[in-house]
Amino acid sequence: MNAVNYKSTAEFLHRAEIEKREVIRITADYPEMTVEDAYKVQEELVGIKLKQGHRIIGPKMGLTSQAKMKQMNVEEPIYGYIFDYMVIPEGGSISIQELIHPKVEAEIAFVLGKDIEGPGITGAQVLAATEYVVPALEIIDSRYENFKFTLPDVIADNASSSRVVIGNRLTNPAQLELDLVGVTLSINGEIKDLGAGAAVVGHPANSVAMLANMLARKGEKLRAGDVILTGGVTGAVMLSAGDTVSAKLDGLGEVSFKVTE
Ligand code: 0L1
Ligand code: MG
Repeated sequence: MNAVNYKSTAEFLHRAEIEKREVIRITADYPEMTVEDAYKVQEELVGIKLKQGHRIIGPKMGLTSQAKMKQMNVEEPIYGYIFDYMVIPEGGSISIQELIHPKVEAEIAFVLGKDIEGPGITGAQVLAATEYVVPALEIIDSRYENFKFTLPDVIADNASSSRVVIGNRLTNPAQLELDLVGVTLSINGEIKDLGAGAAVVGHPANSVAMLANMLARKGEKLRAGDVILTGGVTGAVMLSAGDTVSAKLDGLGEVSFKVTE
């Protein structure tokens, strides 16, 4: 990478989020930027948020569907981090003015009861270490113009993380087959997209296993209590002021929020 300053690049992306302003993608200036460089920028960005007093509630996986991986020409999903300031209570609201151009996707979140440390973690090990699963709506808000980016851009931008709504109903993952869970995403009562848990790298537990194995490359592990977004079961749908958004997940329950001006 052409002598990129990871820290100033992270500050640039952080300012874009704070100022609710879309910016030109960073690879326009640094076309040689690698995935490794991008994770270093992400690390700096995470460091800025931690220094400001925000707390990580857990890592998330992104680009977990075949469609998104094909679109980005990658064989492996990406990860980012969800912070406490991003959490909206179930049934609560987000203000469109606080964000740039938000989209929503329905997800299955895992809450771990035990630490998981890669490499070599499998989906079965993840299920054994999971305390419960819960429905979630992730609001993604790329800081880049028109939601257009390359893989390093989106990794550096904390995988477009912005807000998350976590449902109230907790389910033991042994009680159902998560790959077969049917999911609908509705806005103002109209179904906008649907899918099944298998859309997330075959099974949402596989997504957590991949995450544990990816984090192991930098000597990190998943921890008991982490809330982990496993990736979109549905596609991401653009939000507008006035929207009421809800997701129904068979056997897992519902989750919803409103969008205000
Ligand atoms: O959570 C996600 O899957 C988002 C990953 C980044 C791609 C995007 O912003 O669409
Ligand atoms: Mg997501």
